Amino acid sequence: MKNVTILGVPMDLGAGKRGVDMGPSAIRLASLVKRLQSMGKIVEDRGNIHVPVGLNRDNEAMKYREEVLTACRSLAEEVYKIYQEDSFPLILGGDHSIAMGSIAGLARKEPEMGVIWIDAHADFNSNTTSPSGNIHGMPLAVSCGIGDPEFVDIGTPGRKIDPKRVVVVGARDIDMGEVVLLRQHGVKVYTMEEVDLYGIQHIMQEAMQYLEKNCSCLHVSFDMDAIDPSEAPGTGTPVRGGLTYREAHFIMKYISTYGNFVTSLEVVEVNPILDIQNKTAELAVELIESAFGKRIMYYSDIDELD
Ligand code: 5AB
Ligand code: MN
Ligand code: MN
Ligand code: MN
Repeated sequence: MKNVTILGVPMDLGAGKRGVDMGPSAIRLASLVKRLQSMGKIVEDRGNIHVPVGLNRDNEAMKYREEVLTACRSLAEEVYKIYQEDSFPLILGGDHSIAMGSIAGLARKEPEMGVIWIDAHADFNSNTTSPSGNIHGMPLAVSCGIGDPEFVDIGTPGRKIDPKRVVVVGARDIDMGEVVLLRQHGVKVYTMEEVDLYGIQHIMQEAMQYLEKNCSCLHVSFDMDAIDPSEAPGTGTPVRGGLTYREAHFIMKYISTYGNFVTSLEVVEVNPILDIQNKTAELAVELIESAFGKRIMYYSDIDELD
């Protein structure tokens, strides 16, 4: 069992709404470290990455481009270090733009890694297709080598993941430009319609089998807006019709059964300003526990007896 190293990224410049930079504090406040320790994990909290203050919003196609680029470069460096120490990186966002940094750090050691992207959105816009200029709508495309070349080259030159090693789960708000790019690059996408049609168990089984067959290891990128806003109100781009509480836990619990194949996790888009009494941050911590194998919808005390 690997040790867990926590890294916070207080970034909100990639999002359209401010405040998601307080996500790491809110998640820590929900007793993340203590709760992982009581599961028997050895945990180190390495604090937060430095994120520059947003002074330069001039680039309409990529708002706060320089600041986001700088932060993602240092995140890539830090994540790579954690990986080198053979610890499990647990990255706390922050808006989803930080995934470009996480993935760049991870891919430096694992070029054949896969990514499961759990999100209401596909985050597959390029700087030319984005309707908003908000960089948190671009990180998956950038990681697949699409978009601003300086972003594509974070950490190491060129694309970090093969789009055929990517699966998106929970999508229900994809822009037309993204649809074109996703199809063109062969990204596997399970929308909420598929969740309704086949059930989350079937989808996770198919998704994980596909990833295990095609990838050397797996990074889990969990955007809290994948969950229905009734359960996760503290997110900046909420979309109705999301994952239920139980489906979200099922996803994480199912992923945990793949053991060492899963090598990193990030949880993003917790915005305490929009939250109700830290509900979304508490849920984030619960889901992290599930991702490490905790069973909550079960007689856990009986489990401990045998
Ligand atoms: B999130 C939108 N597609 O590009 C865009 O929360 C929303 O990281 C992006 O998934 C949402 O601005 C980004 C309309
Ligand atoms: Mn996202
Ligand atoms: Mn999203
Ligand atoms: Mn969002």
